[in-house]
Order: sequence, then C-alpha cells, then structure tokens
Amino acid sequence: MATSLKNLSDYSQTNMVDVSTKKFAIVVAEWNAEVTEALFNGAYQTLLKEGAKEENIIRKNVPGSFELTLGAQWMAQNNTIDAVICLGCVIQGETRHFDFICNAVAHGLTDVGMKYNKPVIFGVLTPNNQEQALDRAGGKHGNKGDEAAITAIKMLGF
Ligand code: DLZ
Repeated sequence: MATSLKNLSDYSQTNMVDVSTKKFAIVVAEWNAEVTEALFNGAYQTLLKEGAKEENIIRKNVPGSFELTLGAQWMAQNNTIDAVICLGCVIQGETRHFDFICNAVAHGLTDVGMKYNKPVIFGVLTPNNQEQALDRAGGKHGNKGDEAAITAIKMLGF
C-alpha cells in the first residue's frame, strides 16, 4: 500500500519546529502550469496552516523542471532561507526528455541539499499523463505540494 505524508503527525519521530520563525523558498516550474500551480497552492496553504508567515515564503518560477536545480541553488545559497521546496511536473512522453529531465533534477536537487546542508525538497510529479498528474495535484490522490511542504517542515525538525 502506498504511503504519504499528509500531516506533521504522520510517522513522526521529528522534533517540533517553530514554523513561524522559518523562511521557505518555493521554486515552481512553468511547464504543465495547471498542475504546478495546483502544487504551489497546496504547498503554500500547507505552510501557512502550519504557522509560516506570508512574508517568510518566497516564490520563484523557472521555465521547466530541468531548471529547478539552478533555481534551488540560487535560493539555497541565501543564508536566510531555511528550506527550499521544488515543484514540477514531467509528463512521460515519446521522447527521451523524460528520463534526462527526471534524472538530472533528482541528482541536481540532491546535490544542492548536500552542498548547502539544508532541506531541498523534490516535489516533482512524474506521471504518465495529465490526468494522473491532476489526480496528484489536488485530485483523488491528494496534493503532492502539501506533502512537499510537510516534508520540508519535518526535515527542519530532524
Ligand atoms: C523540454 C521539456 C519537455 C519535453 N517536457 C517537460 C515536462 O514535461 N515538464 C517540465 O517541467 N519541463 C519539460 N521540458 C522543459 C525542460 O524542463 C527545460 O525547461 C528545457 O529542456 C530547457 O532547459
């Protein structure tokens, strides 16, 4: 059975975090914007619900998921940012773009987190089609943007 993080209490062994003191960057890919806007709204609303202040949430757009890595690096290198949430949607198509983009962004975001020693969250959907994407962006399978925000907060309480 699939598992997911919908609430801070899910599987929690992390410490309580004063979310109101934390600063978040959300980097959003513009490809498949209907999906990524829904992911953004989920992440943003979840951060607010958990106590983040509006002025402590910075949004930046990048053209596509491939650019999330550099966008994340530009955010992570700012010492005032505590966590970076990266949101994208790469839909599997006929071309090999899918594998190139997914591999590059997964490795890239891992590297950024390691380099700057702070949470860099992989909120990138990799569905077979748009319908599957929307199911995971506020549809019947929830919103992975919410989960990305919860994951960031949990990592801050590590
Ligand atoms: C080129 C491309 C393709 C084919 N598909 C997607 C996609 O499904 N999702 C996404 O976020 N971006 C896609 N891109 C754009 C790349 O991420 C990138 O913006 C370009 O290759 C330019 O570097």
